[in-house]
Amino acid sequence: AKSRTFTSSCNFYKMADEVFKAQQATPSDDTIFSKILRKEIPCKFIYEDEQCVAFHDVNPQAPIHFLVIPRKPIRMLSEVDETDKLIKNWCNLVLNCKLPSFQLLGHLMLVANIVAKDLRLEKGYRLVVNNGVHGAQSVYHLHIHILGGRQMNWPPG
Ligand code: TR5
Repeated sequence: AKSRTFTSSCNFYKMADEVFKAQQATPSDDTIFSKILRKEIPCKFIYEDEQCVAFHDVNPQAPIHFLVIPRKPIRMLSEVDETDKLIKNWCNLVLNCKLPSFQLLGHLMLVANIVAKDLRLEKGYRLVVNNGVHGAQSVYHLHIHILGGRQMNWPPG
């Protein structure tokens, strides 16, 4: 019981730390993930294509925890709308991102599934998208968390 209390208080501090980081984060157009995409910060991609890349989270919350991020610098899920359904915006042209954002979202989920299969998460996994302060988002470049390799709990905190 003692070690359980210790573990859960560690988890509490870890969780509080993540929430603290999220509360301090300000939406920005140049994030750590943009630097990773520009290869200014070394990062081993476990998957990449024209639209997105995937890499392991530096601070894993499960035995397997990776992120799928679009190359297109979308700050957060709630900023995706249907406007670029009609027009290819400058970013699509410059970055050679051929998919409009609403299709890109579907692509990111399919890639999450492909990588999860490669990493043998056949027993299941969880996708998480943190959005904004209450969603505990700390990096303002859209990303999907994929967590697996252990039993997930519900409800989330
Ligand atoms: O809180 P949200 O949903 O915004 O998630 C951001 C995630 O990015 C967290 O799980 C961090 O652990 C993760 N992160 C932060 C950095 C980083 C990273 N994952 C891989 N590589 C990273 N580098 C090199 N630098 C980071 N600051």
